[in-house]
Amino acid sequence: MRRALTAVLGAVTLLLAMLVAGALPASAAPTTLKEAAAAKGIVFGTAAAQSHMGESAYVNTLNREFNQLTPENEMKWETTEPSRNSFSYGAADQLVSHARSQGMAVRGHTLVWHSQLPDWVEGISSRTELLDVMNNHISNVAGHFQGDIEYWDVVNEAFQDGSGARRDTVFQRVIGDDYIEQAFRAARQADPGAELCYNDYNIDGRNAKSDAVYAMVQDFKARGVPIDCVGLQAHLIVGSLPGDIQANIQRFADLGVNVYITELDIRMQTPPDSSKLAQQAADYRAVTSACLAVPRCKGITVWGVTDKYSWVPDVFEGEGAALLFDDAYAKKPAYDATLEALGGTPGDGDGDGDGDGDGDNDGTVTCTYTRTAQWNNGFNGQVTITAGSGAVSSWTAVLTMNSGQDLQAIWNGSPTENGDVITVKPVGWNSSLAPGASASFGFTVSAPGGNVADPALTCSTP
Ligand code: 9MR
Repeated sequence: MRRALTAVLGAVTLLLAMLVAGALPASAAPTTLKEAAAAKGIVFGTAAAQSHMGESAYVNTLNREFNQLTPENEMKWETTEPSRNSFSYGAADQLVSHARSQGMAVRGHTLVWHSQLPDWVEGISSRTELLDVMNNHISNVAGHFQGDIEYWDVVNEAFQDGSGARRDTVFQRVIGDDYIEQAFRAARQADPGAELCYNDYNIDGRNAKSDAVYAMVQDFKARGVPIDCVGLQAHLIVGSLPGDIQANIQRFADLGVNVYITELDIRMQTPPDSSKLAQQAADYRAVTSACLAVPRCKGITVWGVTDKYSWVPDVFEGEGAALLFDDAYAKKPAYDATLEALGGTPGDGDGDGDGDGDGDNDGTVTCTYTRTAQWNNGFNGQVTITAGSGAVSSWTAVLTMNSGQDLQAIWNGSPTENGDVITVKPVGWNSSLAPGASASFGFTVSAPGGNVADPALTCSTP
């Protein structure tokens, strides 16, 4: 009995000693962004859209990886107060209740912004009236969500690029310079528990615009205007990050406000390839490390769960692939780099590096089809299979031909035909793929009667 007790006490002492020394076994290293971030004392969030919440891969990724949510559009003025003094919160309420049920913090986005602003607000030309309207909007919206919001983006994008002058908006023109501080005062009154942030883009490094925001925050702090934080949106470009992000975060922190990276994405010319993905990984690592290096940098939010729904390709033609998960929800090299920078371990602890937990070294693949040649009664096609952020030991591509067509030849792939469905496996040397690497095979189809429609394509591992 005594000996058993001694043994138990010995084990407990050893465990305590390990905890104190930080010598946790390697398997305890976090394997998701939110766990790794929490261990560093920050949140890791994403923008999310209610319209995608019916998609299981979207929700699963959201719930697994993130502990903070920003409604991407649902709290904006045109949605919450589309006509004067008539408020609607349906989609935003659903997102907030999802976030709450998952223990996620919520960033309210955004109370006062010139964009996604209804016409009836644009039409107001009296200072008193617009101040009334703005304060009423803030007290209703922030009041409605009061208790559920950790941080509010109170005013968004109020400064111009380049000069750092105030942006010419209806609020600036009609109310004047003091509209920003009036908005912060109204927000504090409506939700005294939320951190109140000023949020903008192109203020990630030091430049005329971030200098102007800095001067405003300094002035607000000196005069007791209630501001608690600054949001650096960080809509960035692969390979061209400002070199002084950390110094910029630090100077805001030194004013006594918290700093958040609020809308991080790092876009590239599409399609992605392994060298662009590697540069993107380095860039995500740099932003994450810059935040972690400053104690008052309290959170990082990416602007979307998946490349599939990112705003980037809609606005910047030919650019995209800016986020941590690709169109098929596979982790990109940038995911692993971010997780590592947060002190986590990519993969799932099973040692195969593919993140799916089955120890099989069979990460995900995506595939593309290109028609490489065509003639009257036939065509050549090429399929390229690309590994996601995990290595792949083998892959399978399935082509479904149009009826009447016939596979005549195939190279660099090993086919099994079953009617119109052709299952293609690797030929050996092109079976295993490193993270981000590709393999291709080509084929010739005879298409009697000019029936040259392309086959359908799916692919999977192993
Ligand atoms: O991601 C948002 C996109 O779905 C909207 O169409 C767009 C409308 O302006 O707003 C996007 O989000 C913006 C955010 O609210 C403020 N900073 C810039 C973001 C990207 O445009």
